[in-house]
Amino acid sequence: MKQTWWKESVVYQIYPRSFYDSNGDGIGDLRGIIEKLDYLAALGVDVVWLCPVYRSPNDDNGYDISDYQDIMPEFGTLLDWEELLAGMHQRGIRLIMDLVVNHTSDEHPWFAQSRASKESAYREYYIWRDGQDGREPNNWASFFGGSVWQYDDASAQYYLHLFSKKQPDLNWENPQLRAEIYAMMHWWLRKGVDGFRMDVINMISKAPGLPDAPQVTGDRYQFGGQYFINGPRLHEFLAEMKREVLSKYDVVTVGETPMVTTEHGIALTHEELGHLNMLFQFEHMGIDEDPGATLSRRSIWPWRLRDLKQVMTRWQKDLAGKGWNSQYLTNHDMPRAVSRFGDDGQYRVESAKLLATFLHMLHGTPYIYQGEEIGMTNVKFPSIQDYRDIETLNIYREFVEDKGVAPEAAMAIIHAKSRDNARTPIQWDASAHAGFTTGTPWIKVNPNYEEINVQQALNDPNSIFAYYQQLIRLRKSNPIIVYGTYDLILEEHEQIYAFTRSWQAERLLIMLNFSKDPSDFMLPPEVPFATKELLISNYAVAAAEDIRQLTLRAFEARVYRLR
Ligand code: ISL
Ligand code: CA
Repeated sequence: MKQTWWKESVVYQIYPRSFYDSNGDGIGDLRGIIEKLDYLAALGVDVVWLCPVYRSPNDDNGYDISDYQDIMPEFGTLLDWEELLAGMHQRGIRLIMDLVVNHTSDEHPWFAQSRASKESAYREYYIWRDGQDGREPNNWASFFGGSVWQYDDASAQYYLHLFSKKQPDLNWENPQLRAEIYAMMHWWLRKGVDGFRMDVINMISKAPGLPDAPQVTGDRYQFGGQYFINGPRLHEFLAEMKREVLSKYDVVTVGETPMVTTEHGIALTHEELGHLNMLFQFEHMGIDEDPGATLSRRSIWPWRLRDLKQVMTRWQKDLAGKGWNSQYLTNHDMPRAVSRFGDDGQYRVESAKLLATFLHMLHGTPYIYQGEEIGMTNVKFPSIQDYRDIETLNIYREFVEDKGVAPEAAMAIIHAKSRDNARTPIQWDASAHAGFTTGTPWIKVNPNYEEINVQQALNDPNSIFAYYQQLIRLRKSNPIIVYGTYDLILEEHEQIYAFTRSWQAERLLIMLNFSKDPSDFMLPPEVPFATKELLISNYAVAAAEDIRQLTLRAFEARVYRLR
């Protein structure tokens, strides 16, 4: 496969509202990021993906955009943004912006005009339909609960919103709308952005007729994903976007694509024929969801290592030599990785390092979510009043008020799955509000900030942060980490996830004990070697140790180079 910068890069995701507040209003901002650029440079990341910073009424924290070509005043100005970009480029860091074009805010001027008149050219920018027998045009459920349809009194029609009612879906069938989006993308690209992360990009094409979803549960509204995920014109739209915009720049694109198979993944990211460079698949995020549930983050389910192995191995093997994977263990919509897949108690440091090893040693571009590099954990706020996320608040209301679920049971799901787990402010130091703000933070800080914070990490040579630095350095000096072939070994092992990466005459052996209990490792005969060299480990390891047979300690992780 071709060697390119975005395969060799490590990406760091910033959720600006929670990163660093420069002016004491309790809200993270662009000048706050500017102040912390040396921190990012010290970590060693090559690219930053910045979550939305555009003008927005913040119904969904910036994923509801009212002006694509301006900055949200709470975050700063376009001039601040230019300074941020320049500061990144000076440090050799590229910038990926979030492209949210499945929907806008209902406060976007396009929607205001669309709503104002059925005769307006903007009417066709959105998806308006008549009701059916006094009810919604179809039975689809919104990701955030309730119907996807909102009634508009003035025009006596409904508009479609897959997310909140303040996020009306754009009508991609309309060529004029598409042209406006491409013009907006050119505007950012001419300013020097290095790529886009494309929000729910595989939902932009809806099936003609918007048919009712099959009645699977007893609920009034049903998940209609089969009619809007990977829809009929998706590839056509993306091909056009590539032809009209992306092909003219050396940029990277990553599609956020829930519910894709590896076949979709290959089609979307194929080196010659695909229209995107890589994508975020969600299968490994589903291993702790109730298999019967259709909407995510609404259930708790014990996950098994064998499911993780199976999902990740399928993506590794199927895309090999064809498309490109991106790797992530958390993001701004997910619980914290160490709480979900590791141990956020006694073995927090060990298990965070194990997960970091896993993330960086897989084939694909790693994405680090802010705070992951210091092992930030989930939070258990006692009251629903402490939560800010629209999805979390809707789930609580739906469970407790509509379905009569006990508040404690609803809170247990929220503690495990709420998006706010990842949105508490970055813990910079042990001072008030974790040094995030001198004011009152928009969401409370995690009470464990006195122990877990950046200052502590920077002063400790054995910190999780130092371990991430080491992994990133290894990637720079070992092309096998980027380009090597992945093979799973010890497939049936219940505690250990082990695999190899092979490239030219070299092989890496990755051993990960995903358990609190010591676990026995046996090197299978298909991995012969003459010499071994330890590249990284999260415990001290004796050089003379025989790696053909050994016992891995709690959450122990090691990487060897074999020759
Ligand atoms: O998993 C999902 C479907 O299985 C959901 O995670 C869904 O794909 C996800 O919520 C989409 O996320 C993105 O778009 C949303 C926004 O709220 C999220 O923050 C963003 O990442 C609407 O723009
Ligand atoms: Ca601020």
